[in-house]
Amino acid sequence: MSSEQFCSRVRWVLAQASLREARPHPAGGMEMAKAGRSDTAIHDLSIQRGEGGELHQVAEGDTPTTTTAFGTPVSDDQNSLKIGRRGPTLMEDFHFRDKMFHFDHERIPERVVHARGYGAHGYFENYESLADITRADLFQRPGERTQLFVRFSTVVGNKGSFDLARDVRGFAVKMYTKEGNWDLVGNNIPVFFIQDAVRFPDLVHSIKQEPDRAFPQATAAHDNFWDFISLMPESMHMIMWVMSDRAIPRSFRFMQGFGVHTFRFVNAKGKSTFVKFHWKPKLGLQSVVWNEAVKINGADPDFHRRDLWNAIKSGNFPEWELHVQLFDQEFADSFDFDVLDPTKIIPEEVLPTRPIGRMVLDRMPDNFFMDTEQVAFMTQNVPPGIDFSNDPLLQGRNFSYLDTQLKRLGSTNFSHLPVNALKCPMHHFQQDGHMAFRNPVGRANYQPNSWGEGPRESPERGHVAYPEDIEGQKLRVRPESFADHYSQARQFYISQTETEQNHIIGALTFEISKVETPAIRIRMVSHLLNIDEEMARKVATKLGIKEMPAPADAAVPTRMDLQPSPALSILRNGPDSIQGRKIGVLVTDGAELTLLRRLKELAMSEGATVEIVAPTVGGVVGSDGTSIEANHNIEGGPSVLFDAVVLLASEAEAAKLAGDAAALDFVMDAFTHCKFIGYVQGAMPLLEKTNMMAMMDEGVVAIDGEDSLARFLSTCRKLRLWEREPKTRVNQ
Ligand code: HDD
Repeated sequence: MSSEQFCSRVRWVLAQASLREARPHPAGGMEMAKAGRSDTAIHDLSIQRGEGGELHQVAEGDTPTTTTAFGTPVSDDQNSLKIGRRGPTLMEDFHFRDKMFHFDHERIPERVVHARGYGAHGYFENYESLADITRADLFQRPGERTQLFVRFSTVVGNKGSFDLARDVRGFAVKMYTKEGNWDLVGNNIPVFFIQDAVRFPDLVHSIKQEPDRAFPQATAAHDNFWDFISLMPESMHMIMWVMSDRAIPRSFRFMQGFGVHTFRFVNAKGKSTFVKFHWKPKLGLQSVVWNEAVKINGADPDFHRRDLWNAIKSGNFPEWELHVQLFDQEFADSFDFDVLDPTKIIPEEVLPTRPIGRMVLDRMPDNFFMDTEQVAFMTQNVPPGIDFSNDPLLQGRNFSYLDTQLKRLGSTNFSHLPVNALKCPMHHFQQDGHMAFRNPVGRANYQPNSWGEGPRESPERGHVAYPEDIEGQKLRVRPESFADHYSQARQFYISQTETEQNHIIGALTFEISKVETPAIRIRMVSHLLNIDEEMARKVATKLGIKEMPAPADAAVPTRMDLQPSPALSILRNGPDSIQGRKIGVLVTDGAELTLLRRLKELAMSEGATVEIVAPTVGGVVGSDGTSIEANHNIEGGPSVLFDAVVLLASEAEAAKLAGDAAALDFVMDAFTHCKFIGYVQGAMPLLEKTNMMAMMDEGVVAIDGEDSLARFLSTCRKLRLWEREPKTRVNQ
């Protein structure tokens, strides 16, 4: 073969390999169609899209020719243009320059907070007309659907951090209503750290990595954060939530969302009703334990992303109900706390929530960057019928979100991007700017004009700010009604089960133990004393603080008479179902695979999934000679990835696994994380090697046939056997 022939052969092989990788699998396309992909979004990023933006199936023999960004067909995408075979690359190589230029500019600034996120498309469906309380168009007609996009996020970590950081989760929903986009930019926690937006930069600076050393990342467990918090009594209610298991959710699908602030609904007659928004997951609430979270972050940093992707791609569309708490000025005036204070809730027992519709997520973006990265949420986006309250945090947010999008997305025209674009008509005279995809047409680009062109405002149709009577001096003050910082923090704590209280104590101990400055540790304990004395003493003991400090000065003494609110506990609101959960089965050669197949059927009938963990990912051969492939090998599929586990081993293989650290961890972690464990007799050598035998309980279920399998699955509906926890946590 001549060298010319050799080079062209290499080129051909490389080109074929890259094309094979680029080609979408035909089944992938069908799967998207099934998952309800709509063609409303026009993403013209990819050569696999037709002119109208539709997905283009690339069949064998129908491979499109690579082009430059300017459409010139490319003859060779593997070699740059040189002088001779070994000479320098030519400036003339426009294809190289075009390709490299675009690559060099791929990154945009990450969000200053909530950088790591994951989004999905879906819809909101009304239960009934709310015309009597709001004129918001989306709430007028029962059964009507409004398209939406949701982005879940962690707050502190950078884009590449891990999913199970102890952190607040963002829960931002953009609804494409017929009268403009409505962005409900909430969190999975109904209160916030601070009462006034002017403190937000300080809060965020304190919690992010420390500026001199650039660590620790994606965690609040460091001096700067606890220094700030210990000087910020208004944070104490939020701290109780963030130290609870709410901050380590099992999945986005199992967490609540909250609009946090008090908003207003305004009806067609101009009557205003205060409203607080709550998203409640259909599959119930569930979190993991801290020891599990730490291990999940190593085993699968994308645990929450993968969970949402798998659920939606397999047609198990996650669902939340939208609830509202509605109240008038008279209720607001009679309530113990100020409804404008974002560090306070209105307990559901005091003011029940009312379900008004449901949200279903049924489509993953075709491209992460196009939608999830470029989506721009702004609290200022409200349609007519929804209005702001004077909550000083909300008022400040209304500036910050618009401002930040320009920095991140680089042009005032970010509203032209498909994920941000309206799905309703729009008319205005805004024009030009970087990257304008469209401009008003015609002669007039101002109003009023004599040409009879263009839109005019409409006092009837337009958004009208609620004409609240307000008078007063200009003051930089905090109202006295915002002064009670400890009573609701205590109410949250006493509303938890003992297990949950122990987790809060554990979390506080862990976080504050990472603080190197003893004075900050002690200052934190002085705040805890205002919340619950026993909790404060337990934390102090675990931190090795010898002498209890005096309680922190409080502007208002803690109200001890606030009743517990059971709605605040995760465990009291468990689902009693394994729907949406995952069972991991550790299988070996020689195991009874008929049991495994039956387990899969039964689990599926309850809406759960089963994944197989085996010594090799190639799978195992069962006692009946049939074989089955595995999803993970043991090292790659630790039990922290599952909600319950089953040990399906033959005795000979179990004896071998008893010498395998990963297999022993699989069992022991499941046990210490209070998970239900099913086992067949053959697995005994593995169990015996752990130190579980002395602690066996009703959560470890022997399986020897169909009946016991069904019994095991119904036990799993409790999700965890929390009664086991005190036995396994020596330090509790
Ligand atoms: Fe914020 C992002 C939620 C207070 C300023 N925030 C952001 C996101 C969520 C929240 C979910 C991510 C949106 C997305 O997925 O793109 N933020 C909240 C909640 C708050 C809150 C529930 C209190 C109730 N935020 C808050 C304050 C300020 C900001 C007080 C500033 C005055 N938030 C921002 C921001 C971000 C943001 C800097 C960063 C990226 C972005 O906006 O788009 O503007």
